[in-house]
Amino acid sequence: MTSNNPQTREWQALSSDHHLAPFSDFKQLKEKGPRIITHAKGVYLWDSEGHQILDGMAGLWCVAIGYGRDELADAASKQMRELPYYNLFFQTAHPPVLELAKAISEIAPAGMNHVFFTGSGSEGNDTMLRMVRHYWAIKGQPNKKVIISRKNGYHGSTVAGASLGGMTYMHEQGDLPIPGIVHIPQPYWFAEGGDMSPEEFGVWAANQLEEKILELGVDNVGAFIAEPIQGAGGVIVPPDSYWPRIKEILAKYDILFVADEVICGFGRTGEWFGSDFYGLKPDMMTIAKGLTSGYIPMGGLIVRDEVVAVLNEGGDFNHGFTYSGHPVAAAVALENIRILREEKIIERVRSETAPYLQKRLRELNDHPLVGEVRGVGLLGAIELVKDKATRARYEGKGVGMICRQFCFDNGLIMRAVGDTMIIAPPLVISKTEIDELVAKARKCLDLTLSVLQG
Ligand code: PXG
Repeated sequence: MTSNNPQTREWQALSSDHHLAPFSDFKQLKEKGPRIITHAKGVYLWDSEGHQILDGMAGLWCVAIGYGRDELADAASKQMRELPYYNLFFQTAHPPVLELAKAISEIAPAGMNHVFFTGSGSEGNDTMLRMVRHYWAIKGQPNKKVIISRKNGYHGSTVAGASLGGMTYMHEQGDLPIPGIVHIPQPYWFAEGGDMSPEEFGVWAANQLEEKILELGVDNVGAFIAEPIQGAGGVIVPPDSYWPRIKEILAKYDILFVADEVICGFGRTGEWFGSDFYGLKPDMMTIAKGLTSGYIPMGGLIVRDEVVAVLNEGGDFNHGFTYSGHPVAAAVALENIRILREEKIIERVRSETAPYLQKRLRELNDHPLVGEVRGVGLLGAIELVKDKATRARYEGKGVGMICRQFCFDNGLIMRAVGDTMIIAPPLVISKTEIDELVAKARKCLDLTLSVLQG
């Protein structure tokens, strides 16, 4: 990034000399230099060059209540002065974690009243894997170890998280997945549906779960994990036929169902959880991100009462983290949930801003580059194609990355997953800000098209 500000160059030099950034090509970043984000308010970020940028991704899908809420800073400061740290090992606890566990059980689906806290979503899924296997061992079925997951799902970046995820480019680095995790096809009609209708394809994709259970033998399968809507995979909203068929299959076989709610949880779909949106009945739900609006790291696993009843008979669960239920993170999460509830932010998403965003986004369907616009709640995806009818891509042109760069340069953060542009703005985005987002998106689609035509 070229800079007018000497301080930007200083920071970029620090990055080059000392920092290794996640999910980055280290050498390329060294040469290019990162964009330095210095402050933020509401749905806007500012970089060190003074550019104001509309954050269409809520950070990394997490800043639900928007940037700059003093109440969260005050909650952290108060808790740091009172009790900055204590652990939950060795039969101790502290008020913020207990109050937070209660608040979460009030908003979680019925019958899900216990929470195991972690420092991140990845740790939540590591916890899930160990808890699922522990659960079946207690029930006298220790062979029920295999976790079925989905190709192109995202469940984190720890060894278990990346193994549960279905990202092949992650598996390739580090000899993953670890044993006992298998992947079935994803319900991504636009890319993989072929000649099937979306509804036919949804049933086909769901049936892959049953086929896999039968292939492995139900006595060897511990759980199925899935995001209600795949986020990092490209905001993949399954066809309407998918979840009802999965529910039928789950009802038929004695396996646990884990909803990874790290992105869908805390209001993204206009309901508290993606499971509420689709009427799912998970045994466990992984949470993170929106739990604290990203102001401080925290994740967890919400567990159904019947599962807890079995775990209660199993002696020690030999698992936990130094920062499980960290008091400062818990105090921030509690304040975040208070704001979500008292300001009726999720109700507003459901009744007002989600329908508006979805309507405005779909206007982009008339653009020559756009093959499909889809979305639910405040999640959206725009598929970039060469041919609308056949859904053929511009192969090898990196169209998504071209569009992403135009977005950055024109004051909008919109991510690219291959040639799929995705958005997930803060839940507090207003209609006027949605208008700005859609106008900027259209402008960047035009600029991208002109590069392809030039
Ligand atoms: N599950 C889901 C569904 C996620 O989206 C995790 C688990 C892991 O959470 P932690 O807190 O360990 O990161 C995630 C995280 C991307 C991107 O490129 C998405 C995530 C993380 C990093 C990058 O969209 N999601």
